[in-house]
Amino acid sequence: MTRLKKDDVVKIATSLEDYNSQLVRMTGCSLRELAAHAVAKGSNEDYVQKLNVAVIPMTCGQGVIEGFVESVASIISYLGFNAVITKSRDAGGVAEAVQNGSDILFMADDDRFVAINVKTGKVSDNGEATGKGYVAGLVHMCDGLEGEKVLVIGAGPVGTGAALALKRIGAEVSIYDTDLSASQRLSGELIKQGYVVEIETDLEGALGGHRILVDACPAEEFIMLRHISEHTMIAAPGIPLGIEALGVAQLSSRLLHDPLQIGVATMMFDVL
Ligand code: 2YG
Repeated sequence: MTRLKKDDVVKIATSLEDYNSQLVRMTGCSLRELAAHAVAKGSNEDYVQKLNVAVIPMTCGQGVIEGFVESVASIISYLGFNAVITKSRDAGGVAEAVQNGSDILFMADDDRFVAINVKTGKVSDNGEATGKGYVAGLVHMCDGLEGEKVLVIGAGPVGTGAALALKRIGAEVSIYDTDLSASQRLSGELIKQGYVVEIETDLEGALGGHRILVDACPAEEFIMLRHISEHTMIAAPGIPLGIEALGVAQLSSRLLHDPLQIGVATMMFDVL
């Protein structure tokens, strides 16, 4: 599980307009539309309800990340919801939020980042939501993915969410993870839901054989310029970005990557 750093999140709140414009240029969707699409909900009627959202700092484990709850709250506010950061932290923050009548809680410790709908009990996990949100973006970037071969790199929660979302829209999915048992576990989970995925064991060969990639792993600089053609499309929820700088430049608007925005927005619509 990657742990964000202050530098990953500190600029988010003040750059959401620019971020959204770039997202519209790349996918044709605003952040709100993309998140709603990721969870198959309308992007208009649902969010109009003035829901109260509480974002709660958690001090457990390695403690709070400077700018994290501020970034989460700014993304939720940008979507049109009423988001506040609780004054108290941890259990005190949860109590404060519930006593203030919050409808939705967002909180993250070192292992889980969740959104909870207090009224319905619905829970959304950042990993799965991020995978779904990025696939929604990739679908728009590629004008549909049915029958397309997609390579998912990283069989963790994000890669699992992405693989499931891809199978649901009829893509042909291959999985690569440095830990073969992780790929096998993901494959087993999807088989239980009636979906078959291919397991790749040779990364170089897999990268050479796919033009549509989901980088859902924390490795750095493993997607190189030689792996990128004019047709390559990459959705990269993984932090840090796994593409070398020359490759990022070559991809320009064919690369979808952000530290928090798509995942948080998808969690919000997921628990509506
Ligand atoms: O409340 C706080 O400030 C901290 N307890 C937050 C800790 C978050 C740790 N988790 C991560 O940094 C990431 N898993 C968050 C999601 C990354 C998005 N791909």
